[in-house]
Amino acid sequence: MTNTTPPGYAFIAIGSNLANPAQQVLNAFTAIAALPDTALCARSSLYLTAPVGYADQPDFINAVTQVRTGLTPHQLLNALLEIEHQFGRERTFRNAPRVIDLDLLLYDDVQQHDAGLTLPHPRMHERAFVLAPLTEIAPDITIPGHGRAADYLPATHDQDLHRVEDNWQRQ
Ligand code: PH2
Ligand code: MG
Ligand code: MG
Repeated sequence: MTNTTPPGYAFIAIGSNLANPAQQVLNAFTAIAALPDTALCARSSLYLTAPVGYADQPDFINAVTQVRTGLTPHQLLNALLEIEHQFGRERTFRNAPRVIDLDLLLYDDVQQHDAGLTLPHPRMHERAFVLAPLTEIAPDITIPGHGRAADYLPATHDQDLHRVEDNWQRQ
């Protein structure tokens, strides 16, 4: 597929809390890097995080990756949903346990809200499991309409989170 749009930079949040979560997240980096017209620029460490929102479920592994892509925001979103499907994601109830969740956080400085896609991701600034890995790879990143991501991190200090080594599951 060839696009006429110039490449954009996007940040994607990855989360898993089923079926060997760390391996799922590592596999997701590989799947995202293999998308057409898309290259991985950076990836964070893996983070072990307590569930936010619906507490009665296993801890998560979370991470963030930055890509450079010729896909438009909607094309990228659809590609991420397709990867979720390939990984066996089942949608039961909101915030339910999942093998993989791929959320488009930011696409350049785009601000948009339509039926399928809101940018920036509307809850990203409230979530330590997004802000910690995001600011690890992009310390000065700004969330359009909000401000510096790093400035939102202190308010999330009650959300339990630990950075885990990249080889955490491989040893
Ligand atoms: N995702 C959610 C809701 N709660 N909690 C953690 N720790 N990690 C997540 O990825 C997560 C969550 C909705 O997608
Ligand atoms: Mg999510
Ligand atoms: Mg999602």
